[in-house]
Amino acid sequence: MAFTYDDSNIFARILRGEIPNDTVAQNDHALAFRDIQPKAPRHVLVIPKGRYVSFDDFAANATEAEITAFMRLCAQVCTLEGIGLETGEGFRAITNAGTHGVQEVPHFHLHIMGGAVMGPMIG
Ligand code: DGP
Repeated sequence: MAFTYDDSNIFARILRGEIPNDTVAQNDHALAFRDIQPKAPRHVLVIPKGRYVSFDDFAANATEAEITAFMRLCAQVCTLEGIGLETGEGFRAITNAGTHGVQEVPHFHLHIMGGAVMGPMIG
């Protein structure tokens, strides 16, 4: 099945500047901002600036520059939020995809959550 990107999704609107966001950091290819409904004391969403629906779309189709920029921004978020293992107590990074993953926003995003011990993954 082809990946079909919907330009009206809320994160596309954030990237176009139509909706405000609480930016944590960004680079040429990715943006990190606070989740509007945080599930942890630190809850940051990292998104590519390109039009990718999901993790598998991004992993298959993003350029090496986009993938590198995305991963480096994730590392920067961990450092800035004080949750990375260099100085902090750790974090959970998850991505939801499609119906079974219960993905609400159809623009690839990684949730980076920390600041407390996380609960069970499913249940
Ligand atoms: P997911 O189920 O993985 O697609 O999670 C989408 C997340 O996006 C959810 O935790 C809430 C967050 N979210 C939805 N709308 C907005 C918004 O307008 N701004 C911000 N910052 N986060 C949003």
